[in-house]
Amino acid sequence: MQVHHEISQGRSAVHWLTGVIIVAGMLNKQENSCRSDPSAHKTMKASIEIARSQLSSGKSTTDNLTQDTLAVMLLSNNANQTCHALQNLIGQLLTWNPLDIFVFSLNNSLYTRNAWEMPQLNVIFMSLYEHWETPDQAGSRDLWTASRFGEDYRRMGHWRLAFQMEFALELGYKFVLQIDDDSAFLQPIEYNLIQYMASHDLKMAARNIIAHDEPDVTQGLAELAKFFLVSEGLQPKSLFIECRPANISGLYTSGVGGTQDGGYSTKYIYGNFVIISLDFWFQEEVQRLVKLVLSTGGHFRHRWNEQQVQSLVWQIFLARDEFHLFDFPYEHPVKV
Ligand SMILES: Nc1nc2c(ncn2[C@@H]2O[C@H](COP(=O)(O)OP(=O)(O)OP(=O)(O)O)[C@@H](O)[C@H]2O)c(=O)[nH]1
Ligand SMILES: [Mg+2]
Repeated sequence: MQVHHEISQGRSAVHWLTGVIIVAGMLNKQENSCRSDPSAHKTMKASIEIARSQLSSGKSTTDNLTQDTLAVMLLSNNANQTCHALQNLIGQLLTWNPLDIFVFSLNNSLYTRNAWEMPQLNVIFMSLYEHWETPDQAGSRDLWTASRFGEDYRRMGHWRLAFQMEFALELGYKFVLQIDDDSAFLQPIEYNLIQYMASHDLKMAARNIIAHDEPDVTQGLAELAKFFLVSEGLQPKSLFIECRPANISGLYTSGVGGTQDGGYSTKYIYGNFVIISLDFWFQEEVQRLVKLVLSTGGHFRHRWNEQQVQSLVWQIFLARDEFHLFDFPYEHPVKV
C-alpha cells in the first residue's frame, strides 16, 4: 500500500528512541506516584476535564492538531504490557502518525494526574474508577452465558462501547484507534493512518476479521439486529452476505432450536486493532443501534462485547469500500 503525504511535524528516529527510554523510565518512576482523587473521575465529564487539562499542559494542542491526531485508547492493568505497547506505538507508528495515547487503568502504579510531556506526543494515564462497571442491564450473574469469559473481560467490552468513543469525541478527535496492550506492529507504519482513512472516505478499518465467533457468544445479537432493521425500516449494506438464506429470514442466531444449517455467520472485526471515524460512529442511526444494544445488556450477558457490536455496525451501515482491512505486519497476542 503506497500513500503519499506530508507530515506536518517531522519526527526523527532519535525522537522515538528517546521516547522509548523515557517511557521505560517513567513507568518505573510511577511506582511511587500519588493516587489522584477518585471522586474527581466519577463522571464522564470529570474525566474529560482531567484529560483536557493534561493535554493543555502537554504538547501544544490546537483544535486542528487534535483533528489530525489519532486518539489511541489503551486499556491495561499490566505495567509491563503497557510499557511494551507504548514502546511499540512510539517505535512503529509515531514517525508518520501524530498520536495522543490514553492509557486507562485501575493499576495505581500506572496513572498520574500529570501528563507525560514529550515534544510531539502526549501519553496520558487515566484512572478507570467508576467507568469500569457492570451495567445494571447485565442482570444477575446466573443470567450470563459463556461463563468462561469473566466479568472484567465483559467490562472491557462495555467500556469500549459506552465510554471510549464519547470521551474521544468530546476531546475533539476525529478518529479512535482501539488497541490491546498485547497488540504489536512488527514494522514501522510509514504512512499516516488518518490521512489514509480520510482520503479513501473510510469509516472503519481493522487488521483482522474472523469468519465466525465461538458459537455461544453471540446469542440474541442477530435477533436484536432484526428488530433494529425492521423497526427502523433499514436495509443493511452488507449484513445479509453473512446470513443464510442471504436475506432477513437468515438473520437469526445459528444453533438455536436446531437451526445449525443457517443463520448469521457472526463474522467479526478482531477488537485488538480497530480504527473508527467518530463522525461516522456518532451518526444518529448508528447511535440508535449502539444505544439499543446497551439498553438490552446483551453485550455483557452474552459476551457480544464491543467486537461483535462494532462488527454489526460495520455490516449494517457500511458499504464494502467504506471499510478497510489493513495488511501490515502485525501480531496479537504478544506476551512480554
Ligand atoms: N484495565 C483493565 N484492562 C483490561 C482488563 N481486562 C482486559 N483488559 C484490557 O482489554 C484489552 C483486551 O483484553 P485481552 O485480554 O487482550 O482480550 P483478547 O484480546 O480478547 O484476548 P487475547 O486473545 O487473550 O489477547 C487489553 O488491552 C487488556 O489489557 C481489566 O480487567 N482491566
Ligand atoms: Mg488482546
